[in-house]
Amino acid sequence: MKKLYLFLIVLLGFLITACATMTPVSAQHDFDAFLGNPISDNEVDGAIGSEWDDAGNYTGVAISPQGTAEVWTKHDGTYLYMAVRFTADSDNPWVAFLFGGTTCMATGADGALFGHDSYAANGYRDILFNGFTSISVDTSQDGTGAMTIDSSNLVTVELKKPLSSGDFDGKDVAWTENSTYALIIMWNSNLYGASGGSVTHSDGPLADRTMLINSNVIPEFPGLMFTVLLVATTISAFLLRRRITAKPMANVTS
Ligand SMILES: [Ca+2]
Ligand SMILES: [Ca+2]
Repeated sequence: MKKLYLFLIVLLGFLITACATMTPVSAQHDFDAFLGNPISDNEVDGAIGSEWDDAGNYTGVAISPQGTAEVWTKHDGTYLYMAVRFTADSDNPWVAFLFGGTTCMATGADGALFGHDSYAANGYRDILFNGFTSISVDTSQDGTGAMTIDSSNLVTVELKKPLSSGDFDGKDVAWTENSTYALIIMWNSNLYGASGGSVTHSDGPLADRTMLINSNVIPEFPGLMFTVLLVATTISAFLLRRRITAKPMANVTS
């Protein structure tokens, strides 16, 4: 019995130490695109479902030029997956991701465009940025995207994009695991392919972000540790209770 107690104490000590020394996952970058399960094209529908359960999930993320969003990021070795959800100030905004750049509409940067009235009013286009006020839609459309907006102007965007499509003309990214890349999430609701709001994408501070293409799956240790800790504590309490209730009898017989 003593050996069992000793084992439980050592186990508890290990678990507490492991939990206490666990460092934040995103210490050096804003987003982890964790290795996860593929998302089928028909799940890229502008609705967040269980397909995002194994993704990095971030709330209160500042987006350009204003507001905050909830963001999901993961990859499957072939595709990068990103989802963004935020509340706009109109029912006809557009949303864009700029990949591999840190300035607004950086010349030669790859991009994803959703809901722009001039290109795809309710859909996705694989684009490249050509500098101030100028974009081009890629001849080769790689990946899949979707955008929805509800009656409260809650915008949801989902993107499935090749990590490396090989489309040089479209300036598509060639991203690899264990590297960190820059990106910008922006939106617009006032003219320039949108309407009904007062937000112009270039008016306001740029919210530059960085994303690691993480070669690991999302860590599940905190939840697992907690469960093991709970079970170990329960067993300890049970055994201790048994020992206490058994002790008087032991005294009587001795
Ligand atoms: Ca979906
Ligand atoms: Ca492109």
